[in-house]
Amino acid sequence: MENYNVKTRAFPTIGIILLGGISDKKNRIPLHTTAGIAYTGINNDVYTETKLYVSKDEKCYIDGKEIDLNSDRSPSKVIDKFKHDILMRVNLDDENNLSIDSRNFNILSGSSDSGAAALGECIESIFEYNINIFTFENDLQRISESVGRSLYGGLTVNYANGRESLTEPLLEPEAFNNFTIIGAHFNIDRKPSNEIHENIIKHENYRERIKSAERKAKKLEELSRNANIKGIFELAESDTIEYHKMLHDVGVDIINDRMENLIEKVKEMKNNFWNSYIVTGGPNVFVITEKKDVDKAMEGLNDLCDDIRLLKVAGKPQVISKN
Ligand code: 3S4
Repeated sequence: MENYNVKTRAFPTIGIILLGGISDKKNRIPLHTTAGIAYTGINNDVYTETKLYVSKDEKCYIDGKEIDLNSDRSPSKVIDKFKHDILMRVNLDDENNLSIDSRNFNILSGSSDSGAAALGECIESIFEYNINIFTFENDLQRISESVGRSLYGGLTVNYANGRESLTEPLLEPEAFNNFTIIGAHFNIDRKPSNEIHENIIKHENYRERIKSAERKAKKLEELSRNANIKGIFELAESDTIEYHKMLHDVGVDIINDRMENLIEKVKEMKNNFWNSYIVTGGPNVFVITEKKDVDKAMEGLNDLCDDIRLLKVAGKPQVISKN
């Protein structure tokens, strides 16, 4: 059992009703209801892979770099809570420790959700899925506030009010089979999500934002019941516009001139075929089209960004190996 380890894969996320504002930096409970999808590459090549293993000392590596176990959002807070029970289940005593090695592959943004969910899957699989999923999601939110999106995959809604938060699945990934997400990436440093969370709450209309997010969540439930995928992405685009206008008003500009230029092209292409776009917290514009229109869209967007990837909606985390 000395070399006991479990390896999992989880998928990053894109907000559909975007998250801005959290309870505090420790618990990171969203202040309002949000929604999102998990995504991967069309060849399933976008994911986080995490190994949880028994070790002499506790260590945490993200993309090969050792991270401070006491830093904000450190996974060690979650591991410490379950350490005794995990070691007991693999017949080891508390002299041992647990470590993590987590690697991100081809992720544009949303890697903290997949990182937290991949660790969650390691722990859940050791507990043979006999874990209180309600409190467990809150444990994982200490690493990433929107982890629920990656925990369930597909389209999910997270009902939250700054004290309580719970994610519910709305649609499986298969519901999105006729659509492709084009991830247009720009080579600039992203703004830390804490900068978004700390500033958007200062907006004079933030209370209205909370109500508008709730109304959108109700609408999203209805659109999901009717499998109205275009309607879902149109709602997402209108939320992107509301969110980034508010962020701009409080001095946090995510959308720069080049991104704006690409968005103008997306709008122009609407005259020829249906599309929609989303911007989350990173330097990307996610453009959604029907599969039949992808080539036309790529032709229009290719030269307007630094990198472009074809993506699709992904499912929930998976166990890759257990030794
Ligand atoms: C800021 O958990 P990103 C945000 O709802 C996530 O997707 C917050 O985007 C907004 O940091 C969102 O994952 O890009």
